Amino acid sequence: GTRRAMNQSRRPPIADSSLALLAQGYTWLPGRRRRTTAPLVRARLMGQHAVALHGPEAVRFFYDERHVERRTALPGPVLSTLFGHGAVHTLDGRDHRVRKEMFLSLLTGAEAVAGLVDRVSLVWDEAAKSWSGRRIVLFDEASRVLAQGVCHWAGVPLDDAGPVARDMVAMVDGFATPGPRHWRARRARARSEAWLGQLVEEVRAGSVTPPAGSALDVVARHRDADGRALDPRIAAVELLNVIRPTVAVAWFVSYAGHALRPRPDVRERLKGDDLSYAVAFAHELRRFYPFVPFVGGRAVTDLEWRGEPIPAGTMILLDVFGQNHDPALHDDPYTFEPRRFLERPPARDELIPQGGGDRAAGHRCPGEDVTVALLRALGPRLARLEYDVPEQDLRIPLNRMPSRVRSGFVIEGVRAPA
Ligand code: MYR
Repeated sequence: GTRRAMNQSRRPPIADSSLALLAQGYTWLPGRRRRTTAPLVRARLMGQHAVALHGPEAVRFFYDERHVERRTALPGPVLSTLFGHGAVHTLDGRDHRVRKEMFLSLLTGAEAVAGLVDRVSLVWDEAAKSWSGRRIVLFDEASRVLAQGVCHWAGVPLDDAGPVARDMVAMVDGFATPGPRHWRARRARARSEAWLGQLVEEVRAGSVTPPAGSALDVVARHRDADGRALDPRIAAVELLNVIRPTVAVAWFVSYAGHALRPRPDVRERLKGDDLSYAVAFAHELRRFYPFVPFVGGRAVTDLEWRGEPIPAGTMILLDVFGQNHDPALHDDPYTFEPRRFLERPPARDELIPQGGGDRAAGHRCPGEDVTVALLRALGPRLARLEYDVPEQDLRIPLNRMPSRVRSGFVIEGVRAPA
């Protein structure tokens, strides 16, 4: 409101960068950073003054609630597609902590992680038998496996994982671009919220009884900081915030196919039982390949970063892709090399593909352990699968957000291990 309008008039005019962001995608912020000597990048995005920061110290600055809030930060089009209106991503302070606790209780801890990963692994092993001798698109198959696994684990009844997988993928795929992908994402969200909102009402009415402690059960019974149960639509939004990101691990599974193709050495090592190598492989996938370009919030008050003023209301972006490819943090950042994380496990605020800071106190992804564990389970499974990689478009365009292997990674002549 006024705060924003005021500081806009105080700022020097900077050409709006929304189009540059669309055209340059992941390389926009890192490119801007290389061309400036200032400790931050200044830009205008969607008509608003924005600054972009990166580096471990910036991560700590950004995830300090006294500095950055989320309440008004996420653009409407991103909420209408990716996260959902009223989602945990849009809360601050106590409201946020109480809602976030629900996600942490579901998604963290050895038991929770193993429950989800074992379920997905079973579905993968079944599906892999059906791939035998066929030509498949790894991205599509992985998204179905993940959708079926996570819904079963969450207590969400499902006849056919296909349409759910497609809707979850559409919501992620369409959040950052105008045009048909965006409208597909909005329709996918509307359909999914209606489906799960109805299901939550059935649970509350007693006509559906999910397993105790399942995500469906927990979300249906959750009480917010104000002591009230979630509106069924918000409950649907938060169930989707468990299901959709789990399905989105399909991006990394197809990236794993892409990574293994030119690297028989990595494949050989991944086939074995070396769990720490599989974890290092998971970290390197998350570091190397483009997924989250940056995350954003808004300055709560007048701030200063390394002598540069950041007026209250400024959009503050944390350059995730840039930080994950910063040669000051990762040697030879454009080489895919899982070994780097064997020698030195990632520091909390250095490797930030799913956000930084403390996940209980802040907005770091509560599903990060699940993601690493899923990739630790599926990476070796993919490595043990024998297949041919036909001629196809394996490019990963950095000007597409989110990017993906263009072909989805097609494999043929699949031979599942005995
Ligand atoms: C998910 O489905 O939640 C996982 C995919 C997350 C992609 C996250 C992209 C973050 C974009 C934030 C935009 C901030 C704009 C100010």
